[in-house]
Amino acid sequence: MSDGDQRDGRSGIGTLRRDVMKVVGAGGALGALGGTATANEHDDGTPGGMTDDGAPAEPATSTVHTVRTLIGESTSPDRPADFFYQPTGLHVEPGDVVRFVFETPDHNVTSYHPAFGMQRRIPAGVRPFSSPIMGWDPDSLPDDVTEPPAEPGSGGPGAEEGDEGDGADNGDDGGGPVPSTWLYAFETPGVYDLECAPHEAYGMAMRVVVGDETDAAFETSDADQLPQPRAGPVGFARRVLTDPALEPDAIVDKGCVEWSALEAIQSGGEDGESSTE
Ligand SMILES: [Cu+2]
Repeated sequence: MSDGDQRDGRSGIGTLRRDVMKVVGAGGALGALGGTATANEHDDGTPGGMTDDGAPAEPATSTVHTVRTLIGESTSPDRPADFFYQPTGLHVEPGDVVRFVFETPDHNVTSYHPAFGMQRRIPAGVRPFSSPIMGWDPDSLPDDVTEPPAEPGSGGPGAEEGDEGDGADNGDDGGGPVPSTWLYAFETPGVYDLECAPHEAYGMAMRVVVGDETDAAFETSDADQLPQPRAGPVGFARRVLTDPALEPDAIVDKGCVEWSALEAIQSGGEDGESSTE
């Protein structure tokens, strides 16, 4: 990291740690709802950042993939809106980093793990992980506000009728959601199922396949085989995580599976969702 004196050989490359944890400048041009932009970006650092002509060394970085938290129009009468990760299925290589961008607020990323009271749906030996609930500018709301802000993303960065007459410690843009970012490096090959704690019942879940290890120790193809809540995915997440489009092999094959590709979305989720007994 220090640009010290690493430049006398490629041998230094191996010792440079992955240095992707500095991402974060995710502010910028991210639109709130609905944008359909690229689901997956590779700001790939070419391995071995040392050039022969003595140009500055680039630390060897792994690929950074982006997953966005989105809210869309409901595709089922059973839920008020679609809450989803985009993409919903993602194949990465061991050591790759996924950057979760919270474009709509009040989501998180939680691994299915007994530590959280659920079936383990990540590889053995991987420690449970969870992000905080993210997406609101922490400085956007005065301390004495107790009610949730109105409709995320509805009016853009407009002020709700505020008592900001006095305070002046509001964000200048009226306190709308500000995309924030959480990073996780997937080191161990295997299948990882992740959920958004507030919206799991609405189907906000996703699968990451790391490397070519597509054999999961848990059922991935049949909602009826899943253990009952609270041990496994609940609600519409059961349909999502057993969707044919999210079969681990299909994810590896495609590299990246969008929410709209799920059969569960096409069919509106009419049956199978009702609490399996
Ligand atoms: Cu959510």
